[in-house]
Amino acid sequence: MQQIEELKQEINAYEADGADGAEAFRIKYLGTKGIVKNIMGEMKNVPNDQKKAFGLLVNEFKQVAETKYETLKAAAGSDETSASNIDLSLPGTPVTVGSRHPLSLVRNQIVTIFKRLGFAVAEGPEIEDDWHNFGAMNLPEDHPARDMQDTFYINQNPAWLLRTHTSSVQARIMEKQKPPIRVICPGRVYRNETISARAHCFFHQVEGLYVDEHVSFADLKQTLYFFVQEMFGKDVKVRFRPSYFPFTEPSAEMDISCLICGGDGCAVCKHTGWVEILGSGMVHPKVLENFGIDSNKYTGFAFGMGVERITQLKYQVNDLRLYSQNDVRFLKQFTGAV
Ligand code: 2U9
Repeated sequence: MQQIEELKQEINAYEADGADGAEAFRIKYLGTKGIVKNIMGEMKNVPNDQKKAFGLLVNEFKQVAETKYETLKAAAGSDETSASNIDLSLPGTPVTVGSRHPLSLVRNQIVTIFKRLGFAVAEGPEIEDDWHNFGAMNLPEDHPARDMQDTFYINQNPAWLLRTHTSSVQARIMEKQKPPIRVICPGRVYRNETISARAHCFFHQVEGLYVDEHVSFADLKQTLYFFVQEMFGKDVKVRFRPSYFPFTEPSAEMDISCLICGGDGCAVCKHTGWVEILGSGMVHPKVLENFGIDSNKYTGFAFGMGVERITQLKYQVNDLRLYSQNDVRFLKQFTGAV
């Protein structure tokens, strides 16, 4: 008992330096081979009539040691990073900053431009039925795009397929909504293609649709002209070439003057001075009628563009596979772009 009293005083007077000192105290007094355990082991040598008093004393002693240890630990800081042992002059640990995917960047730019013109943004399912993807779009039963060679059908239920364009989203809008309709539909589409630098089994589109009274081909031209000027700069020139799509009549493809050579002719524009960027046209009356929209009262224009194509022109990406290989050497070139 005398010894315990002395040890208590020793503990009260104990001074420790930092976390190491606190740990040394713990080992000395509270460790498995420490003084507290040692004294507890003495219980067997204590006469029976004094065991109770001895027990109380030992417990109190243990508490004194534990309290002291907590105090020493708190004073040292709870772990290794106490303010005293951080060297504030060292450079910080670098945090690798991610970047937006180039396709997301360009899709956002396209969407922002059309939103300013009053277009709403809509999304829809990637697994579609034949009607929304083909039938409603005026693609006949025997159209080659419906072929297994061109379209991915779902094995378990061939009535379902992976959408080949985002027109199916506009179809779903027209089902629910009366004109005026002014919407753009960004999204991923799938085609059964052999993967190469110039083709992939999936890519991304932004399609647009504007249906109202008195919508004309002039509206189409001005809208798309405004879009390319915002996207590529005021100096860009455009030209429309007649084309054919089952869902538009008349149809036109739009070219812009080559951004690389300014129209003089280079490898990118195959020495024509022009590069194709999108397809467009006046919505086919049959497509409007498919949704109960009176084609005598309403007209509309539609367009579609590949986001990969626009990104290729904007950032000179020359291999489609780069977009989905997740190679950080490619992706980190877009750090900081917004
Ligand atoms: C509705 C009616 C008509 C959307 C259109 C195009 C022309 C077109 C291609 C561009 C490159 C697809 O990504 S691409 O391969 N698209 O040329 N798309 S008009 O026409 C519609 C859409 C919806 C209801």
